[in-house]
Amino acid sequence: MDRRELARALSSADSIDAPAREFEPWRVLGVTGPPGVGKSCLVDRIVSRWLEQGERVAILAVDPSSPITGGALLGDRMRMASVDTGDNVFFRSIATRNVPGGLPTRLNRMVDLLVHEGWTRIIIETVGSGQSEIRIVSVADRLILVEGPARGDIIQAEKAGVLELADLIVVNKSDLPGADRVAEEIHLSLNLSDGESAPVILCSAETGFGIDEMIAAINNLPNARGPAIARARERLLATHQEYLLSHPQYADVLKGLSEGRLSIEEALSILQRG
Ligand SMILES: Nc1nc2c(ncn2[C@@H]2O[C@H](COP(=O)(O)OP(=O)(O)O)[C@@H](O)[C@H]2O)c(=O)[nH]1
Ligand SMILES: [Mg+2]
Repeated sequence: MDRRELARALSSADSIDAPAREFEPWRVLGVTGPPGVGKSCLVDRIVSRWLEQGERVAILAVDPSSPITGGALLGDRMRMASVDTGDNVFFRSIATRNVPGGLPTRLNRMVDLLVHEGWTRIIIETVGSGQSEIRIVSVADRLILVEGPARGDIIQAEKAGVLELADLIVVNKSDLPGADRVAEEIHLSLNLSDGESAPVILCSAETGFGIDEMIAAINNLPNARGPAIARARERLLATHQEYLLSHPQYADVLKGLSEGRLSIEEALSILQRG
């Protein structure tokens, strides 16, 4: 499949017959975090390194505002300086509006297609950190949360439960004041929760500080297991929700509910029937 065919296939809603990805070595890296924190710059660093390692890397940038070929694509492309040429990189911007069947399902299909076509690494970049973004990142096998020197962002991420989902937390912009303090605070708050906590890495996409350490941490994320429980849960809920929303009787059931003809239990039992 050449690039044009791939682009066309990604746009179509057709699903392909793909085996479950869950227990393969992981391929799909989610990168999330507040706008402007440096996700695209870090992705650029990661992509460069993976290309050196002989990987074929596809980047799916989920942008809430732009249509698929809108201005944000160009802006991000210019910022992602390494992603302009080469047969081993594919970049695609995806709008979140008007996606029939829901974005997580759509992304899952795209990922299946890219894996099928031999792309060895897929990066999904998306803005955190509301509930719908969590659903988006549940498509990824592994997840990086990017934060910056502003403390307010972390509180947001904590609230939305993204901290709990992340395999690795990167505090970017270490060249600016406050980043080291934020890294320390995240570290402390993670240690308060149960279980194994994700590593926290301080770095700068601008100066290159900590980038080697970040890449090593990414490359060392465990291979032979499925997604974390929290992410598996989001994936399950997203799939379930889309299943209900795409049921042929969905509109009728909503009407029945609104007119008091159906109880919630009855509505669910209709929508859960094949
Ligand atoms: N000072 C500093 N600025 C950075 C760093 N990383 C990214 N930036 C700047 O932050 C802005 C947003 O970066 P971008 O990667 O587009 O953020 P995104 O919205 O999270 O994808 C750009 O102007 C970058 O040049 C960093 O490590 N230090
Ligand atoms: Mg970006």
